[in-house]
Amino acid sequence: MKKKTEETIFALSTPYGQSAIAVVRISGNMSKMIAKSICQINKIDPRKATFTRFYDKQKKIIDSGIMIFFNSPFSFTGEDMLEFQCHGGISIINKMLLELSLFENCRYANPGEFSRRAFANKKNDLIHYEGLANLIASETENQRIIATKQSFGESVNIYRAWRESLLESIALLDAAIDFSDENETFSLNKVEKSLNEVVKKATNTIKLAKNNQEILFGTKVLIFGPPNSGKSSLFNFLSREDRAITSDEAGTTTDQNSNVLEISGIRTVITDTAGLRNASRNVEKIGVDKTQESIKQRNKFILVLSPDCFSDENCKLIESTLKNINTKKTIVIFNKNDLPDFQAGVNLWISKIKQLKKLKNISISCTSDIKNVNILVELNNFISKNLLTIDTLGNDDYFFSEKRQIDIVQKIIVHIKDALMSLDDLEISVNYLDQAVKLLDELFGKNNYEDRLGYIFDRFCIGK
Ligand SMILES: Nc1nc2c(ncn2[C@@H]2O[C@H](COP(=O)(O)OP(=O)(O)OP(=O)(O)O)[C@@H](O)[C@H]2O)c(=O)[nH]1
Ligand SMILES: [Mg+2]
Repeated sequence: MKKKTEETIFALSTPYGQSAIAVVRISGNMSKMIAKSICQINKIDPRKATFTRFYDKQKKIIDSGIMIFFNSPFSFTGEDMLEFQCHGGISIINKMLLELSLFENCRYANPGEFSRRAFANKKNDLIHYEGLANLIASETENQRIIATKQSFGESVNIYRAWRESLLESIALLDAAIDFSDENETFSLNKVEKSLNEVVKKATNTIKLAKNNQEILFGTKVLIFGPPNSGKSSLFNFLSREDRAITSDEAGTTTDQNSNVLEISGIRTVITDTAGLRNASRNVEKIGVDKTQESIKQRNKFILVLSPDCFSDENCKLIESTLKNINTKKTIVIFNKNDLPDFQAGVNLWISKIKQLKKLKNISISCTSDIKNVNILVELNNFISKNLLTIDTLGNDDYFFSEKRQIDIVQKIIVHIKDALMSLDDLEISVNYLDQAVKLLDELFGKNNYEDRLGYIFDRFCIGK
């Protein structure tokens, strides 16, 4: 039986649907033969675009377009590769894919299989391909920047530098073990210093990586406040559509509503909640419990207050909630600034709840300003500046963002710290450092097992 990797794979690399051009990619050692057969030509010039006709097995014309053959190893996967650019009609795409499936040992590619083969052929390290998947999936500008740095950045330099430090420390400790009989006093200072330096850098990388995760996967923001303050109206205003029901009946929202928005380039998952109060209706009570639960889990908040919902009871509830959350990541929106006694109402809130003075706030009207794009932009800027700021974009040191990567770096830190703690028994210390090096290699895909690779590449799209 032939080995799996010897199979030639093909996939539609552009979206399935009507478009001007569709690109079909083929990778594997059948590529050249397929090019000759489908294009009915004998001589194939590698890496040159050739305008040609495409034929089926009965030599009937399917379409015309561009064919490019990439000879191994000068291709994305490192194997022989072929690219057909045909017209983007669904029947043409179907016919091209059907014709390819008729070749022996040629099959439709699995998600991420092209990248996986490229990785297997050592075209690049694992971090590069993870970045590439994020790049393709990126929707906002900040996501694109992060993914580009992850994919094309200097992460490999981090790898080399950390690896070198660890190996040097291992070598020094090995020498100390070997020469321990000779009564020479061996200074551990150098080893300690260099290991602490790696721990410091790795810890910083994790901090930055967590921010990157927020950029890539979205920052979660919870809207909360007393009933009727206009939380759902704000949610609709930010969403630019009437998604949540609003009404002057207190306790309108019971179930939570979430929407993914781009606020000043940051992917933000915003959630509207049931207003906080001692609800009597059962459904509303469940809704309020849910709000309380979410407040415990989240760490970024928009508190919506309005003058007409001021009451001693509401004050107490908001005050106690503010005591239990991270107020550094809480902003206040004083809503309904169209009401005549607005400012007096705001002053009342601020005089009763001391914490409010410390929080950044903005005044708006979710009903009068609903069509005012300038106010929406101002509101978005306020939210992004005071709640979403993620200070990493100018920083060139960060490159990790995947959970897999963060988990491994965290383990590396633990092993190095263990090594530092065990310096009174050098062999144990070396053992920990060996494990740290192994993990570092795993991070860059140097010793990944097949099943783990499957897990990583499976989330790529087909044709990549
Ligand atoms: N005058 C005025 N009324 C507003 C404004 N924003 C919302 N409202 C009204 O206030 C009432 C309550 O608004 P909602 O958005 O349903 O309030 P909520 O905080 O989601 O209320 P619950 O879901 O019950 O907790 C509705 O009648 C809205 O039309 C505003 O800026 N000005
Ligand atoms: Mg509501």
